[in-house]
Amino acid sequence: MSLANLTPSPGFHKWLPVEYRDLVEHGPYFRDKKPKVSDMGKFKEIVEEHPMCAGCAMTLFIRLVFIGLPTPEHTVIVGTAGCGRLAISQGSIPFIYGNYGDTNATASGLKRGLEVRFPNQHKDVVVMAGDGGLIDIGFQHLMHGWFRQEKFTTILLDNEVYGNTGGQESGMTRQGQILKMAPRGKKTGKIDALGLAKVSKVDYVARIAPTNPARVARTVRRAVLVAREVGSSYIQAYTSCNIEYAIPTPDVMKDAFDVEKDRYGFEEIISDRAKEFLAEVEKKDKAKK
Ligand SMILES: Cc1ncc(C[n+]2csc(CCOP(=O)(O)OP(=O)(O)O)c2C)c(N)n1
Ligand code: SF4
Repeated sequence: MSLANLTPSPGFHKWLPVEYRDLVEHGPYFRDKKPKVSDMGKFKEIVEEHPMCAGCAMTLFIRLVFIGLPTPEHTVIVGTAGCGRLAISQGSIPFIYGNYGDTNATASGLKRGLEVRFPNQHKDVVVMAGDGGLIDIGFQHLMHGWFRQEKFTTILLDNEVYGNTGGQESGMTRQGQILKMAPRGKKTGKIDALGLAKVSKVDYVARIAPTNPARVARTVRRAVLVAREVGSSYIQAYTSCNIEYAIPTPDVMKDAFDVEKDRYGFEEIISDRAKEFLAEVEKKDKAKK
């Protein structure tokens, strides 16, 4: 969504809701200086309101993703059924609701189409979906997008459960975990999706928990820039489900720190060509400061 598209003609300005004017005047689009995570609360965020559970860490993560996008005005998000889309679809960024499982096929076609339609303007495509949507039902499209080195970013919102449908186990649920709809405990282990991304030669791979907001935004920026210029990128984020895992809301961040220590330590796996590219970009960023 570009600022030019959002900006009302002067005659309409005073009739628009204050939230809308706020988004035009204090949103993150085309600012000389892009708002940072440390500016949260001082600018209009891309997601204004959402119907996700109070205290859900997935929502926090989605807000940070929106802050990390290098050019939100030239980004399209592809999502699907699952909790995350409840917030993502409320953001003032174009959102495509793929069928459950086909997000990465949709994103492949979309990215190629955008390159043909806008040869002189980078358009970033970001898939953001749950572990059921990507690692179970959408697995084939996820893997083939990686094998073909499609230039878009996939962000896995890993709450280790099917949250939106009330607690079934997913491929990302840990072995032995008991859930409402897996009462006997999961028999097999958590799928090593990070390892699969690595052997598929994804150019930028990261595992992250939302314990360090600035790092989340920086990781998203890196992943999107690599997908823009080099090849596929993948972020696997721990975004707990406080409902299905019965985490009291005040303990959601404590849980994120515990899980980070246990199995979600920050890790980046970057190809040589992506490293070279990022070094160049970040050198220019530093010079601008
Ligand atoms: C083809 C298809 N199968 C099943 C469903 C039902 N469905 C909706 S959301 C969902 C589970 C979502 O789990 P996940 O992708 O892990 O996301 P979460 O809700 O945990 O964030 C399912 C099975 C659907 N919408 N479409
Ligand atoms: S069910 Fe879980 S993942 Fe979904 S919004 Fe609620 S806390 Fe978040």
